[in-house]
Amino acid sequence: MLQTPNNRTALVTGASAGFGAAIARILAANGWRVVIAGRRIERLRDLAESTDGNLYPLPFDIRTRTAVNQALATIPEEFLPIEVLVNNAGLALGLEPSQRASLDDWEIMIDTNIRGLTYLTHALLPSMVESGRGHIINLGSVAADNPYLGSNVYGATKAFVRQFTRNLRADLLGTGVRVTEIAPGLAETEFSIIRFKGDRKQAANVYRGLEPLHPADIAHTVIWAIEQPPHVNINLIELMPTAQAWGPLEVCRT
Ligand code: NDP
Ligand code: 8X3
Repeated sequence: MLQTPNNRTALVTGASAGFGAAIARILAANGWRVVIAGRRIERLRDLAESTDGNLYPLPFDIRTRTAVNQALATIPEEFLPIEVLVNNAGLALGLEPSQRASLDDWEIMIDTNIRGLTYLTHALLPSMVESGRGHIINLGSVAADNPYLGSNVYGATKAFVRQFTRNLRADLLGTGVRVTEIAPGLAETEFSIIRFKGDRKQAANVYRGLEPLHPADIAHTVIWAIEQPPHVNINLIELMPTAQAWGPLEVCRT
């Protein structure tokens, strides 16, 4: 049920699916105005129409700097200023070892998970600093510091997110702007369907026989971090399904 509007606005990237849609829904249900971003405008419109709250669909491709800035310039006055930015849009492509991976896949992951995230952050930070309050939530991953076969560039982009989040904290000390990384493990969304280029059988296999994290688990974590009092900065939350843990170090015996 929609609570009393709180006259505060969040922008969530990657809101057309998975975590982003769940984060947008929980924010709207708690009275936030939410700018919902992604490329698939029909998905964004459906989300806005099916959610009881104040959502504004904003379609753009996060990989293109001019597209990001042009889209942000069209946000209506009633959805400004943006107080919370949830940098959630991102993807993994392929699970091949580096020596067989596609360079095109690598470029798309770098352009989306690194470049796109920095474009949004750079564009929205000045107004947050000027107003003396704001919160940037970056979606990282357990892949940031747990190497696994085929994670290569994906894990490296999430290591960038980890260190960028920490460096932002250093830069923003004293401004009132908070920065948080949420680092999930295995979660069932469209993530694996995208990773395996539409192969739904291979994607379903990733979650076979276990209960993965659900988008709502991430959304609850995000809103909990946002709702902490202004003097509390949640630096990093790592969460995994109970059915997941770390593996042993590999050795190659000859
Ligand atoms: P989904 O595939 O379900 O959603 C990804 C979202 O990112 C979509 O809304 C998609 O929108 C958007 N997106 C992708 N590329 C672009 C682009 N070029 N421009 C704009 N938007 C884009 O995945 P998840 O919800 O699982 O993933 C969300 C984040 O969480 C990602 O950063 C991912 O790396 C991270 N993560 C996921 C985990 C998992 O196991 N699922 C675990 C840990 C972290 P559209 O296609 O409409 O543009
Ligand atoms: C997504 C989680 O374990 O597939 O970031 O890399 S994992």
